[in-house]
Amino acid sequence: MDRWQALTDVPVYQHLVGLAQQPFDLASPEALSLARIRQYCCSAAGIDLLYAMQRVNDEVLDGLQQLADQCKLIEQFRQMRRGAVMNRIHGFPSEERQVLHTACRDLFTESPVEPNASGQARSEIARLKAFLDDLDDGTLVNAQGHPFDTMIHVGIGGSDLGPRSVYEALRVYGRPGRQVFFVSNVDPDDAAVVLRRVNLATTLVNVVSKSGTTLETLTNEALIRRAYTAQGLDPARHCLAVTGEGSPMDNPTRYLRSFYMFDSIGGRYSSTSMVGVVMLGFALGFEWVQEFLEGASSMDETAEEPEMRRNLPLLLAMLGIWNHSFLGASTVAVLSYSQALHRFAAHLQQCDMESNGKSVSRYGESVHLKTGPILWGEPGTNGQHAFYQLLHQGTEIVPVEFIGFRQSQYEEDLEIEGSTSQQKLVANLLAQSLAMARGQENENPNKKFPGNRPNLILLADRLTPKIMGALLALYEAKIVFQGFCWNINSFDQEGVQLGKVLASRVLALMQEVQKGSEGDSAVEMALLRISRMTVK
Ligand code: G6Q
Repeated sequence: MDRWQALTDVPVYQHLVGLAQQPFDLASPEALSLARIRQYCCSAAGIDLLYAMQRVNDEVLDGLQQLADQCKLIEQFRQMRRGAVMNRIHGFPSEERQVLHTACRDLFTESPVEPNASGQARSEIARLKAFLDDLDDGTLVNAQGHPFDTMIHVGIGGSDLGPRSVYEALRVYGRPGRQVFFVSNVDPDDAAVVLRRVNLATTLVNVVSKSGTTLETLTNEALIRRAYTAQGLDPARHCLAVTGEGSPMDNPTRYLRSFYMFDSIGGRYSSTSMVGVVMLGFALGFEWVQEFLEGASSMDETAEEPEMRRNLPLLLAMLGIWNHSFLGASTVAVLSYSQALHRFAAHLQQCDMESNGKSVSRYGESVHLKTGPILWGEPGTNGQHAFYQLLHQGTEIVPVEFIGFRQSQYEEDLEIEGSTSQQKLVANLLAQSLAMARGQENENPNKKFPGNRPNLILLADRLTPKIMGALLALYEAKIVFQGFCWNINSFDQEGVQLGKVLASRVLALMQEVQKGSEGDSAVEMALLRISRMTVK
């Protein structure tokens, strides 16, 4: 098989380096014409991407299309969806897995592109539906015969961030009388706060861990189980499991119901698997889960379109490549003008930085290029009163991805001084986008805004379950395309595994300190003694 190539290895690379010497000047008069704004627009699955505020022109876009073609990005994406083993480092021991998160939502056609994985997903979905029906029709109730009204979702990293951000985004669709809490941190106060707020008797505990070995999750599960026992309740009648087949948590006798996630689905890509949808099904009901998955599926379809200007995820990815790999920006900010998306940047931070924070290629060689950027963000307009100063006038250029909606979710709005709050919100977004691009002249240097801060806007009518699914899949595909372009493995996470090993090692040392033995790790020992931490 031919080797995959990084962007620096393909013919068009030098041409793009040349174009990057004089990128399109957004601050010049007339740069942002009506024609440009109309032309630089792409839509898919209910989401519009407005990218006139990027430092690109047709020549750059043609070059980026060639880059995508020469790096065979669409071909790789198609192979990934069809079950190729993309999670590997050739020539070295590695995870050697397929990458099939897209199969979890390829459920809306008679012929899914990877029938095996979609078949497995379909049967888990059917089991979820049966579980939700049992809750609804009163087959599944607590020991006192009362319905369950609360869920505590226990998980960390990929088993927490995506599901939590989607739940927060879709709260408005929540079924009346049902509530969800999350416990992730091993800080015992995280669980303590939640335990104080719920009635355990009517609560389900959804323990989510693909490996079934994660210290934080197992510790929190034990803590919550103890709380049940202390109240004379049987935890096995309240706990659910979402885990990998054969994991230590794959033990149906300990759980009321168990659901599987599969090896081919990475934690940070797992929101549309049982990792996310068991909790979402409980909170929102099965129909909204279907809509959510449908939105994601339709974005996956779009991502196979070869023409970049019509492929929203590819376009988003290539604009990011332009800013990072050619114009030299080191970070990217995702600024959602939607309070419901207040945890979305935290999810993307993991999904992007864990996937593309790599320094060896898929062949185990050190890379000679910058890989993934630092991703961060907070909702607007709050951010405007905080860090936007740096975005407008700082010495660091931060490309921005704005996300906004034409309508609010609750539509409980008020017209004050001629405009509603939603109109004020969107007006702020548009104004910020233009100000960053165009800048503003002033004789006073301190009041001058240089402009040429590249940004784009993702705009949809309303944040519905379908749009949320599409948005999630859009960013997943963007991250995957960029990883292919840098020729790195976006699907493993040795840095996270290291953290898990280090924590166990230090815990073992704490035990030695307690016993009075010195052990052989002098530095860790010294630290432990100074911090006066011991364990029983
Ligand atoms: C995600 C990572 C990581 C993982 C957590 C939880 O891609 O692998 O964030 O999701 O460490 O792992 P478990 O689900 O196995 O508990």
